Amino acid sequence: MAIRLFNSQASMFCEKVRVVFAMKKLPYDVVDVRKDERKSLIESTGQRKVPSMDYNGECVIDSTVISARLEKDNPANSIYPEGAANKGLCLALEDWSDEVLIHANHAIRRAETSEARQKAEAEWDTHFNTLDQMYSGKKFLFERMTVADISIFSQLHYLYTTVKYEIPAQYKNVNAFMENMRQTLKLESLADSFDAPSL
Ligand SMILES: N[C@@H](CCC(=O)N[C@@H](CS)C(=O)NCC(=O)O)C(=O)O
Repeated sequence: MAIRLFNSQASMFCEKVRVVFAMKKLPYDVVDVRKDERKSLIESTGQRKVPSMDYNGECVIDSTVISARLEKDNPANSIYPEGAANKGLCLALEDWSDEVLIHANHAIRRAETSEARQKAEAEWDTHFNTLDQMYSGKKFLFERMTVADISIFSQLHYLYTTVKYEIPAQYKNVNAFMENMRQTLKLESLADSFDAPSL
């Protein structure tokens, strides 16, 4: 029995899950879905989204579901904060990041005119403002790095790895958060995607 992660190196949701695997120090095999144009992914899971996981024969789809499942079976190095109230808030922030920040990433990635690009940057400005307040005086949102930080980082990191857009310097707390995450994940540069087997 083994764990296989259907992975795309460029996907922010796959990066989120790779960080969770590394926190848990869990070994897994990687299936690069780009190699066979998702053929083995579709055969194995019946759909085409990554991340998907073959978990000892069981199919688990979606970064949030995969993260929760890895946590349930491997509670050491928890990806959630202590206490029910903070855990609920953490799950809500994970969902906000996955569902709202992704929209801004799609908009900036797909912008083909200068108007579309300006609109996408303005959308990001709104989120940077929110995030700058969220990270005011904080290294992480809760008492340690949680899946909320990891989800937010994965979306922001995509700006560096794929979009090639740097977070404006005026957002000091967001930039400090990115630098803190770069160090925590031992990335040489924010242009590198995260791929370490453990943290
Ligand atoms: N909510 C899902 C989003 C997954 C997702 O959108 N994956 C994209 C890559 S970033 C994908 O595989 N898209 C291919 C497709 O929809 O055909 C998660 O958290 O895993």
